[in-house]
Amino acid sequence: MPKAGIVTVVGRPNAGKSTLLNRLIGEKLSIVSSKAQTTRDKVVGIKTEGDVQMVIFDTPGLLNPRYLLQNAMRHAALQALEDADVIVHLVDAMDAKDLSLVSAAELDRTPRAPILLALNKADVLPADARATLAERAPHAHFISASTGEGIEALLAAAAAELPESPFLYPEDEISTQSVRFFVAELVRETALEQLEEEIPYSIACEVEEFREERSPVYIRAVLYVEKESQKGILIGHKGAQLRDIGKAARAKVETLVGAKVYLDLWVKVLHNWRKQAPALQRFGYRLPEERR
Ligand SMILES: Nc1nc2c(ncn2[C@@H]2O[C@H](COP(=O)(O)OP(=O)(O)O)[C@@H](O)[C@H]2O)c(=O)[nH]1
Ligand SMILES: [Mg+2]
Repeated sequence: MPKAGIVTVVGRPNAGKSTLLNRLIGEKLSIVSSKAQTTRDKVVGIKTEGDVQMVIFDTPGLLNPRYLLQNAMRHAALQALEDADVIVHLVDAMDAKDLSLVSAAELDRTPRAPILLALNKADVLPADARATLAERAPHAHFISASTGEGIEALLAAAAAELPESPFLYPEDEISTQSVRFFVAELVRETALEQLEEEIPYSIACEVEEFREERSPVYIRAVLYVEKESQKGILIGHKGAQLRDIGKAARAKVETLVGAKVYLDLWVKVLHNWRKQAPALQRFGYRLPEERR
């Protein structure tokens, strides 16, 4: 009998969750950055190997929300915890203060699914720190999402916890999310790479038009910011900054869709969208019931 189920990856911001998802799927699905809070919504990857199918959820970092968007982010992570058949609690081994998911993430109760502890960034962990951690957490998996160290053992441990079940998706599927979603994420990632300070946190991206039948493929995307001043910075002197973002983003999008792309990039202001429920819903972020 095959096995199939949901593997949810959770942890603090910057632990390496999105890097891990990409490593597991072997494709760049989830955007990665050294800036915390890059992942805003659940990202789904599907890994089918032999008679095991894992539906892997990458999640936003578990933190205490300070504004409405962060409420939606935490909600997405908590929902993914509820849905899990097995949980991978990913901790940055270089910053491993709290190894208990319940206290590190301030959960109200212990999740239903079994929890595997994975200590990431083993590639840069000094031997003595590793020995100390191994003593503190004898069952922990030492892994590196960057190099692949320890990943096979972690996968085997996760597979062992999955229920017997027919596959949930076709074997060649790698995600349940739309190409539009991934295009918007790649554009946002590029803006994040090229901009500094608080602006990356204020950007949302929406793909307004996607014409696959055209050659090159025509994509119109809008970058939303929260204030006029941010719009000016994003566009730059004579449009130079926006052109740079567009150029770098187009290359990534072409790799994703496997065709030449014309990326028509716009900037608009949606005042304080991170604090407004209707704006969040429009971008597809879901809020917990009490905040709607
Ligand atoms: N050295 C090292 N860096 C890593 C590893 N995994 C992730 N990173 C880096 O940690 C940062 C945060 O990674 P990301 O996947 O975005 O973390 P997330 O916030 O948990 O999704 C990025 O700069 C990654 O390149 C790893 O195994 N080793
Ligand atoms: Mg992430």
